[in-house]
Amino acid sequence: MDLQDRIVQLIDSTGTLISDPRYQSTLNDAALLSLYQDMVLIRKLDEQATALQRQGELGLWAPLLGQEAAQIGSGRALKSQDYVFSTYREHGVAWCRGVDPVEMLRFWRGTMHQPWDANFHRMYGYQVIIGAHALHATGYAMGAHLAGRIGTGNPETDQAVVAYFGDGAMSEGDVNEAFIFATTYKSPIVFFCQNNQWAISEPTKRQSSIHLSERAKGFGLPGIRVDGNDVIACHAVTTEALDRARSGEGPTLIEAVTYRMGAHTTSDDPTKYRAGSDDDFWREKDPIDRLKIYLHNNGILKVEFETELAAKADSLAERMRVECRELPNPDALSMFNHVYSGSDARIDEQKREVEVILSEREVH
Ligand SMILES: Cc1ncc(C[n+]2csc(CCOP(=O)(O)OP(=O)(O)O)c2C)c(N)n1
Repeated sequence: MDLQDRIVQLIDSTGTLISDPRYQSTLNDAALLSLYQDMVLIRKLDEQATALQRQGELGLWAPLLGQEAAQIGSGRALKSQDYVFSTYREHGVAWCRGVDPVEMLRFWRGTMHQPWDANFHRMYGYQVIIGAHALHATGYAMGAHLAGRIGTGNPETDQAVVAYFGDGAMSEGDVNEAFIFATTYKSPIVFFCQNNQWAISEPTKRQSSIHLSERAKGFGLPGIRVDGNDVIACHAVTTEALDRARSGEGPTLIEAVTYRMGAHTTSDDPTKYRAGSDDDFWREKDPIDRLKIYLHNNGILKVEFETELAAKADSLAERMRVECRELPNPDALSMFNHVYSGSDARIDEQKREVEVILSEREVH
């Protein structure tokens, strides 16, 4: 097996640090505590959003349970000038981009197609069409390249792009085309695949006879396989791949090996297609537990910190419960606003028709 194909792991499931000749973590105790805090808070966010869906307040939710390390480790490696394109499950990455959890809920409550200000957060909204955004991200990265926003050596402005997607998306034409464009044009992009073992009810092993990261070789880009439940390793490999992209060395594919511990979405019942023993196997590899053990054993995690964090998590959940119910319904006419960037005669006509219908309703 090629060295590149070996999985990168810097902390194992017993909370023991592992040395790897290729990657040294630069994270100090405070940074590790902060990663731990983020993972605990997004797990709470996820749990609360799932509960809100069960209470009928959201139409749907796609849980991230089990994928906290992959999302926080990679998300925290981003710089503010970088740009993210993601699927519907990257709530943890959105958190790292400073998106408020209530803003995330607007999409799932059906009150807004674009849940947050993409330009401000430098992260486009949730993409539901599997793999489509890999091409959008690659196009954006090609633009950044053409605009001279890479390879200048300025750490404040050199820019990278990340496309997040799942193992199922690796079978989509769009993703494979994105690999071709990105390698041909040496675009500043990191393809971050969270291999959570399942594309709804389709297991990864039925979609690929080799590790997904090994596919990179055929396209001519580096493929890194990382323990996706290891937040330290996810941070390290993403940091390196982003540096490569920003400095003009081209794209990287990262396969973060993880497990979706919950349902695909709140409309799914995973007990119909997978064994409980799989859940037990992966529960032992929980991404939060291993960092907690390490921090605790090394005297970094204090009781007061834990108590304050639990209170922060509770108040976040409380705020989500209250503010979700207060989210305003959109103005009906706003649906015409974002169809085209300029005006369009047919859209304008439809808008006028709806205005008439609305005004008649007001009269009666
Ligand atoms: C182009 C397209 N085909 C099919 C679907 C239906 N669909 C929704 S989620 C999903 C599975 C995606 O699996 P994966 O890429 O592994 O991501 P995960 O949901 O596991 O994070 C499919 C097939 C879709 N949304 N878009």
